[in-house]
Amino acid sequence: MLYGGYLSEKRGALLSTYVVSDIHGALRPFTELISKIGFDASSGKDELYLLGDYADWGTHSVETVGFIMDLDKSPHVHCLMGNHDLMFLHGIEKDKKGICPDSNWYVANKGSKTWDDYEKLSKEHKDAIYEWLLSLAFSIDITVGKKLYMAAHAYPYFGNRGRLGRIYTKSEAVWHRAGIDEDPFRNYHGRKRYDALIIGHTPTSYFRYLRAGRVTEEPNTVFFGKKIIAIDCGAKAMEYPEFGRECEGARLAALRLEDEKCFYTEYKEVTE
Ligand SMILES: [Mn+2]
Repeated sequence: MLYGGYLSEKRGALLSTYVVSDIHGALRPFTELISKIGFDASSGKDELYLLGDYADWGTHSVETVGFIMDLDKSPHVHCLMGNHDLMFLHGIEKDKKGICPDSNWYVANKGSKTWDDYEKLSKEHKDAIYEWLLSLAFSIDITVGKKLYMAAHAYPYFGNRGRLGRIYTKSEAVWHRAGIDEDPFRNYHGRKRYDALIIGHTPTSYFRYLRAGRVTEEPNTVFFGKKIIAIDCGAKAMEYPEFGRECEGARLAALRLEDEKCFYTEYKEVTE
């Protein structure tokens, strides 16, 4: 970085492609990240891919979902489904039938705050969230230069295509915990040649621990495996000091695919 500051990070007229995942209600770190990378949906110069898990854990979950729904109106923003978004969607569907949301989501996956805030919304706003959640794709191909990536929350998804549709299911696409050096495309025998799968879902501290064989003290960083690029830097734990190192190392990351440069923001407590 030659001159310091964010402006020098802009790459002039070059197109930049950013991926971010697992925001989990960390609205302020997310808006800070957006300004740090200088992403402007209206400029048409950059593309932003969000790999799911917008809500739960963080205090500002429903606001985060609203903010991202607005962003997603741009053709340059691409939002995918995460397991938490699927749990939210199922919670809404159960509620429509008069059944309580699943306790696995509500309690174990910290969806209770999301649900409490969702319940306070107008019917119009609730319907808009429901429609948006339904619209989320489970994977997307991204071409950058000569490289072809697939982005998904957790594991590849090829649509409902015969044998592939039975191996690579929607459930695996949002829940599967990929192995550190796994080739997630080994059961895919189609014509495309993927260079890597970009995922969120599993905080990168886990991959780093597996590789190093010990817990490291540094903040979380984007993890580059053989065929996997993991970008969830554990933002979900930002507001949970009781989680110790998981909280201390928690960051929100944006990866720019053109040069594999990573950008990070952290949680700062704000007194109002
Ligand atoms: Mn997840």
